[in-house]
Amino acid sequence: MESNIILALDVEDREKALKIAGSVSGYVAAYKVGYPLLLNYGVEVIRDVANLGTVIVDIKIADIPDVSRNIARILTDRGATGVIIQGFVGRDVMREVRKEAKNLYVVAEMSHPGNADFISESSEKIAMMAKEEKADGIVAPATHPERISVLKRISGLKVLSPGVGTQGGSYKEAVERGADYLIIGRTITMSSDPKQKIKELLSQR
Ligand code: BMP
Repeated sequence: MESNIILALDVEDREKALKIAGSVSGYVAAYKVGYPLLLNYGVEVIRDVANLGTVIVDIKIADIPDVSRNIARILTDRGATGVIIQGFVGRDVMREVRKEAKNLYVVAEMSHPGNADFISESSEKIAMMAKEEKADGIVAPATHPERISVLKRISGLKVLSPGVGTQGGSYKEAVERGADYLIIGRTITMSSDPKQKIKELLSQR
């Protein structure tokens, strides 16, 4: 059965990141590359990871439409298959990034407690807008699994869900609530045997 795990490669050392990524090749649906690797090594690091599998770049783009579109183009040119943007910046940003990203993923609601300060009150509107702007998926939290089903129903889109493991969310519950993919980082990258850890997670479904 295909893996539904997206490995968050929040590892600051390139060799370590590539070693982990290589060791779980075939056991993950995609690799998520974010600020830790990009800031240390530049955008070319995307290509290094893309040589091993599908890459989703997560810098949660949140700029004006024109700048956001150009950022998405740069990431796509370097091998990103998916790009994650913040939903709260609005429809025009979604629309412009859509033009350059092969797959567009929109953060509707976040997994950390501060989500409640600003984002949660807009998350359902963001989910609806992501659908209207033909995003490929939304990001919704495994730390509040009930929100996965609500936001999935509203958007009708694939749900990528972070927060399993280290942040307290349950893999099984997130899947039961409709998460299509689980974005998981430290639980796997800090494990002594990343591949075994993934097998354990996948056996819960
Ligand atoms: P970890 O499994 O180590 O907690 O990592 C979760 C990953 O998901 C991180 O890369 C983080 O940037 C991302 N993420 C998150 O944790 N919560 C969100 O709401 C959105 C995210 O992209």
